[in-house]
Amino acid sequence: MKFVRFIMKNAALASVPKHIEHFSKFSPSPLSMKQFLDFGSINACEKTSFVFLRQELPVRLSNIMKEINLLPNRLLTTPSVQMVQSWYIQSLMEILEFLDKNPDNFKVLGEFVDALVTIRNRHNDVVPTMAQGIIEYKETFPQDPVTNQNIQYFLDRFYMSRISIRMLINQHTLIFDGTLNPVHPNTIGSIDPHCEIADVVQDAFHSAKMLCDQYYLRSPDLILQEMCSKKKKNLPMSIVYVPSHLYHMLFELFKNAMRATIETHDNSNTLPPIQVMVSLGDEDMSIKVSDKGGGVPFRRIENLFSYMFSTAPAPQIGERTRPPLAGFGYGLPISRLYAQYFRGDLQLYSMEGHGTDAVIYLKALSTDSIERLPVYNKTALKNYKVSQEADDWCIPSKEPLDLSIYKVPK
Ligand code: P4A
Repeated sequence: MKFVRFIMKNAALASVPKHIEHFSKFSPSPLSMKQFLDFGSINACEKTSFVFLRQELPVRLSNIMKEINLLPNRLLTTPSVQMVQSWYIQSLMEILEFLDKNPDNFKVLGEFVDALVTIRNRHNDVVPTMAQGIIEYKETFPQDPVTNQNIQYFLDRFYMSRISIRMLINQHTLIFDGTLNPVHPNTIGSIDPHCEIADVVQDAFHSAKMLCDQYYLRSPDLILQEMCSKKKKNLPMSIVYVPSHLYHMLFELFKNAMRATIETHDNSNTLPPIQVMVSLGDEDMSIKVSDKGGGVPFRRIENLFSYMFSTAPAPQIGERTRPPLAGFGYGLPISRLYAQYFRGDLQLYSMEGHGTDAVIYLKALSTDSIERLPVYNKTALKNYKVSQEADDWCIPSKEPLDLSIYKVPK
């Protein structure tokens, strides 16, 4: 019996490359916030969602699996990346099982929800595991700007794909597990149709403040202002959004702002407050987090978003670890992906010597909030083939230039 199962498993495994080939030929279908809401309200049809997902999940998985295969061999073959790859293969196989099942059978629908939960749990540790792969790679190979750029390109797309796949899984499992969300009865899956920005700002600030108090024994205050260009002036400012995504971004920005503020006002009894401006326009909902934490040199801003740069080996036992307020890791790059996922962005404007403004841009309209998804095609392929060619900008000379050689003799 065991033997038979072993053969069957290998038969399924052997056909995986063929399935990846097939499904990666399709482009993922980006959903709008409005479509996400429709899946979970008026025509809340579990069958429709099931039929959509059993095609769309293999498409999104296969598209990104093609890109995993394009990683430099020395990274692809690390135990960590191999492990992540095996999770993707396993999950793809489990969804493919449902392709020939009957959508009208409610038992099938139940099994699908269970399969999605299993898959979601399997992929919980993808981010730290990939980070471990980068560490293993960095230990053996010196960093060069080209691989750094390649890894940045890949991880941005890989993590964006992961955010989108988890969004689809969360929506289906939350809406169709047959229970109401007792804590947030008005949410549709993980989406709040009236996500009040100021509330999320307060929550995230409060959490960061607790961490900050715990480690530095003090913390800056918050000044929150709201602006609205529209007529509906006195209404609380809200958009259709995923509160957990916004919380993630704000929590990250507050930790950074607090750390910078405390470390630059070491000898002072008072701390300048962190100021937040929330502004709603016709097109954008913008949230600016300003601190007077001394800022970062312009040249270093890029590093704050770099996976390679911010992947540090886990501290050894006994080694003094930095407080979680400074743990960071992938905080900023992944926060930016959350903002970009629904066509927004996250940007830093820093003035060294003064402080930093971090701005989150979100779409104000649910019709503009459409998933931003990577697609595997020739253009993507080309981006992995960037070769080590000479830069087309001059390298400044280190030596003082001796202009006397150009002097015209009298
Ligand atoms: N000044 N300003 C920031 C930082 C410093 C800053 C900082 C030293 C640098 C690295 C870091 C955390 C903070 C800020 C707000 C931001 C980002 C950076 O959103 O005040 O962790 C890696």
